[in-house]
Amino acid sequence: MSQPVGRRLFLAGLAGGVALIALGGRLPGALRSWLEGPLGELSPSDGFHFYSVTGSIPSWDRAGWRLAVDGLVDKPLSLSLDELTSIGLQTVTADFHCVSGWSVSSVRWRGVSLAALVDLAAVRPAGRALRLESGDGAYVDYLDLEVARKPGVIVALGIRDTPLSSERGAPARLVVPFYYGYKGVKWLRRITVVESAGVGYWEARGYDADARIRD
Ligand SMILES: Nc1nc2c(c(=O)[nH]1)N[C@H]1C(S)=C(S)[C@@H](COP(=O)(O)O)O[C@H]1N2
Ligand SMILES: [Mo]
Repeated sequence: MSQPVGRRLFLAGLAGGVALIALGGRLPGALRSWLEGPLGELSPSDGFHFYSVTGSIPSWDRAGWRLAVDGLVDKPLSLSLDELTSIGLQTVTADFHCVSGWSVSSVRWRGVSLAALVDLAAVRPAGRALRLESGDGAYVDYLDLEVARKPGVIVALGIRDTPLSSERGAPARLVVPFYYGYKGVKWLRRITVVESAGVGYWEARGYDADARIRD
């Protein structure tokens, strides 16, 4: 119950110009963090802030979990964690940047090449983009296939030599090392090959469709 009150107060502050003065140049970032809430607190151990637009973490179990690859493919896949792992793991190290203004440097992810994954499913010629869906059903994003096939784009299962924690997106999370964090769908459960990229969760709420990290 305290959250809505906090938000109302925040808006009241904005309306009064108080927040504008107090936050100065950091306002856009602060506004974005507030939007990205409701749980933006810093995870003490690893430098990340925990984000979930639903405010919760989807539950899963190792025996029943599957990653689906479907849509415009000749061989739809439904992969267990072991099957996914057996495709082969690679390490990708990159700085992580959230548009709201926080970063984590040199994050070492371990996961499966997205290119290898879609190749296994045999994409049909009409397939030009991927729809990536989170286990919460609410967070969805898109990647052009051309981008999805770039080196370093992985379905990550691990971070810094340990399996992903629930907060970081267990068991699988998209990592696009040259894009802002909002492209990295956590709790990834379904990849659908589609004709063209749709509008992602944050893009529908004002984020740039071009998610390339700017410096
Ligand atoms: N399912 C889901 N994935 C998500 C989000 C989310 O709210 N839900 N937030 C995105 C945003 S804006 C960022 S910056 C990162 C944050 O990752 P973290 O929660 O591991 O710090 O997750 C991205 N993936
Ligand atoms: Mo973000």
